[in-house]
Amino acid sequence: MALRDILILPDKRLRQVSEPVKKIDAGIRKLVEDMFETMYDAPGIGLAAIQIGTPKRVVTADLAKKEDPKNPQVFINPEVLWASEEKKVYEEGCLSIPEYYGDVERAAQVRVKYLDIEGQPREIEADGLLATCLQHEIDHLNGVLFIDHLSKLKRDRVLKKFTKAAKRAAE
Ligand code: K1U
Ligand code: ZN
Repeated sequence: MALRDILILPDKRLRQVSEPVKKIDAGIRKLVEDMFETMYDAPGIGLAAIQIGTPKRVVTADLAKKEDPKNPQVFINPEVLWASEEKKVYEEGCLSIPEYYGDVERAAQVRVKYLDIEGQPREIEADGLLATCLQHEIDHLNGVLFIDHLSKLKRDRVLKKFTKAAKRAAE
């Protein structure tokens, strides 16, 4: 396992559309291990492979509370099959946009199809934070960030702040 660096806004790689996984081989299993190590270390409740620089359609998540046993979940090639008309607003964060939070409206429930780590096709019907997290992570696979769901004013402001910080760090 290896702790990997998380890409930070405005890294252009975060805008890439990730490629579907064709075969779940040792490389994908190692990627998943690295993603869990990186996600738990951050800490985060979800991670998309592109956030550690690998443009593959792989998502990890663990929404277990601190006091409960871990509940690692892997979603390979996840696709939203159905999204409820009902919406829910959640104050989201993103490991690629540290210490910035914003209210995002998304479907309250989703049905998602995906492959598990054995390559078995599965479906999950999610609500609550898992529904929000899955939509946030699937957005990452399509090069979309949660700030894209905010007003242009808020998005431009956060982009400017992170662009300045990246320039200062490069000096
Ligand atoms: O994809 C990511 O950047 C991870 C992100 C997932 C997410 C959070 C909130 C709503 C939707 C998706 C995070 O995990 S940010 C960190 C976070 O939310 C958290 C961290 C520790 C404990 C509890 C929450
Ligand atoms: Zn994110």
